[in-house]
Amino acid sequence: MNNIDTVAVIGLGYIGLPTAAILASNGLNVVGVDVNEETVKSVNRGDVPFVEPDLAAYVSGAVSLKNLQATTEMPAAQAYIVAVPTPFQTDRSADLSYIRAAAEAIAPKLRGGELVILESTSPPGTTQFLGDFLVNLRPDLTLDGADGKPEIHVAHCPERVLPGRIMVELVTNDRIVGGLTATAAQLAKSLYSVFCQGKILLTDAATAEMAKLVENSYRDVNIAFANELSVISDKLGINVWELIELANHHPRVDILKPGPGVGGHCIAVDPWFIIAAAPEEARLIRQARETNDAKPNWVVNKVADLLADYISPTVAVLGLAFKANIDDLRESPAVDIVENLSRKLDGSRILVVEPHVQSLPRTLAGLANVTLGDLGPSLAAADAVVLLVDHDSFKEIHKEELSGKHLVDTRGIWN
Ligand code: SAJ
Repeated sequence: MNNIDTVAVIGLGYIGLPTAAILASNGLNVVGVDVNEETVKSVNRGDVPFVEPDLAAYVSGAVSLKNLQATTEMPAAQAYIVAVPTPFQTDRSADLSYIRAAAEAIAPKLRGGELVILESTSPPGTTQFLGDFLVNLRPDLTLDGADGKPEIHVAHCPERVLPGRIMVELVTNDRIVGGLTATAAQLAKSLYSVFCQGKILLTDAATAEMAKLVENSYRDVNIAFANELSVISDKLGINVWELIELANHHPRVDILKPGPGVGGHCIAVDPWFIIAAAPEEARLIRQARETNDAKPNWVVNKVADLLADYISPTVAVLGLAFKANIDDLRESPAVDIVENLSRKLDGSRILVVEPHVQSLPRTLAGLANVTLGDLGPSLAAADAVVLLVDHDSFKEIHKEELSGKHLVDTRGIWN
């Protein structure tokens, strides 16, 4: 099969929908598949169910050209791109149930010759698991043409795009493609070449799986170093922002920024897949996770110490998102900090300011001493101001609005 022109993209989330839209806008016939009927309806109207710059234009354009449609039913296609969640379970091993469910829906549609691509971030061995699972369901097919039976081509092509820049990075980033066979890798490369202007680098599936996990672990380890420096500097009475700025003048030093902890659905999750695969060996990676996971509690204790003499302090907390200028609260350390502050500071009033959300998330909505407020009045009422996210709007706060208040700036914007 050389020319793929019908593609099914399974999972219309942060990665699946942009991938479906960009393939469709390059002339392919794309069907997006999702279990959520609201998502399907919204895409078929040409709408996007979450915030991502430029995505809405791609989706509405592709839907109006009839190159993109969404459905809850798996169609027959020449290529299937699986972009479903791979969350971790309570023991922090990966939950592959969404991949299994996608394979069960794809298997009856296969005739032989199709390409099946796993895009979801996955522990090493998952692409092989997917391939084996498919041929178990379809013993008339093979992964390598053995016994003269028709083959299906299975590959891993992990996404590496940054939320907030997805439509740009889908086109410009280099991609890694790992095939269960060399033919599968080549076929996947030809499909991604339709929109990817970066290099497309071929390898085996397990190496491609690890490459994705390693990229996010590399960032996690480096952020942990910065977070550890911030805790050490605080103990020694040193300004960590000045320290890092100075050290980064060295030509081979590039320290990342400390923060209130690491959030999002990738960097706080993916390293655990490596740790689960090699628990004895992945010691630095585990320590980095633990260091970053400990940072929210360190911030809570810092605020509590500053307010130890107050009976009923008012605290303005600035930011809930997991990073600047987005509305995404997934795994956000800021949400944990507010929840724990609310319990720790008995009798306190916590005014949360998050310009990117309309209401508090479920974990905070039930807490009697936590409310969502506007910036000006919250600052005016506060005994302490705790900055958790470096949203642009917070950078415009005037110094006078903060004078006389206890400040905990976890992002260094008032440095
Ligand atoms: N953070 C810091 N200090 C820093 C940089 C980040 O504390 O110096 C924190 C952020 O505040 C945030 C967390 O780390 O809480 C993660 O933010 P991020 O911008 O580093 O990354 P994500 O999660 O938005 O996207 C990452 C990217 N991976 C890498 O840069 C190696 C992206 O390219 C991946 O595609 C994405 O994960 C993913 O989907 O895996």
